[in-house]
Amino acid sequence: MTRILITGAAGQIGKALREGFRGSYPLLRLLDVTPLGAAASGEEVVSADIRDIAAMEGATAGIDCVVHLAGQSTEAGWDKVLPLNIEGCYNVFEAARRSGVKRIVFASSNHAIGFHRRERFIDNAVLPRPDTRYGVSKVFGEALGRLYADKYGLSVACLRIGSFVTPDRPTDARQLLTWISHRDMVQLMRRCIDHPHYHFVVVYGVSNNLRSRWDNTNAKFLGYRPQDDSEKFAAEILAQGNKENEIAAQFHGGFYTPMEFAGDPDAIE
Ligand code: 15L
Repeated sequence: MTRILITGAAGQIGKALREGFRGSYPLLRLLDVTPLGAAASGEEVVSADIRDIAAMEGATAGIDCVVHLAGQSTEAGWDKVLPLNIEGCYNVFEAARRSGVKRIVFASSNHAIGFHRRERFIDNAVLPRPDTRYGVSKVFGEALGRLYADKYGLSVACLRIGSFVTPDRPTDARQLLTWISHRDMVQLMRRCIDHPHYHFVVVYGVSNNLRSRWDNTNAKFLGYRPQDDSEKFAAEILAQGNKENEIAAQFHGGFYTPMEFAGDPDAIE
């Protein structure tokens, strides 16, 4: 994989990858609707919207691997989730297929499995259990990835990203479980891009946190060896006494789970 396209390159993760990948690939094409500044050597900068499939066909031309980060990155109304994370996501996969792209690395989220109980240590094979409309859109993206791998032969990795924070440190008690440092994110993405062969894989985007509740054994074959552990921030964070909401604390998705909540927590086994 030598020609890489990053959608959503102006976002927080996009910026970290742009910096971390500098000089690593012969072509790094950066795409966003937000200005990306001048292209450095080996970079191309594209202003395009994932809602425009023709523009995405142009942007994916000649590309080996797409890292798809663009879209709505938090919970939002359906008016945003539908065009950006459902239709926009489809446009990226479909444009990539039409352009003969070999691999897609999709930025999924822990909110695809957010309503699993936190007391349960879960792996990549658990059933989807989205905690929001945003979480549903990430389940959709993973399903699309599975379809494009099985039906069209693309190689697809879905990263259920935990908490990627700027500045680069966990900021609350839940992030002691879910944090992924910038350098671990760059390493994981790089492993997903560079690995010689996989068909379809789901992994957690998380650092080597002592308190993690995700079994990421499945990421080992990629050669992912996270270097950071949120534990070094634990004493300081816990001393702040920041308590999670009573519902949030029960589930992997944390603060997304009490949003609009009108259910019965005890019914969520
Ligand atoms: C995500 O998927 C979001 O993009 C981010 O804003 C955080 O909410 C993160 O998950 C998290 O769970 O901490």
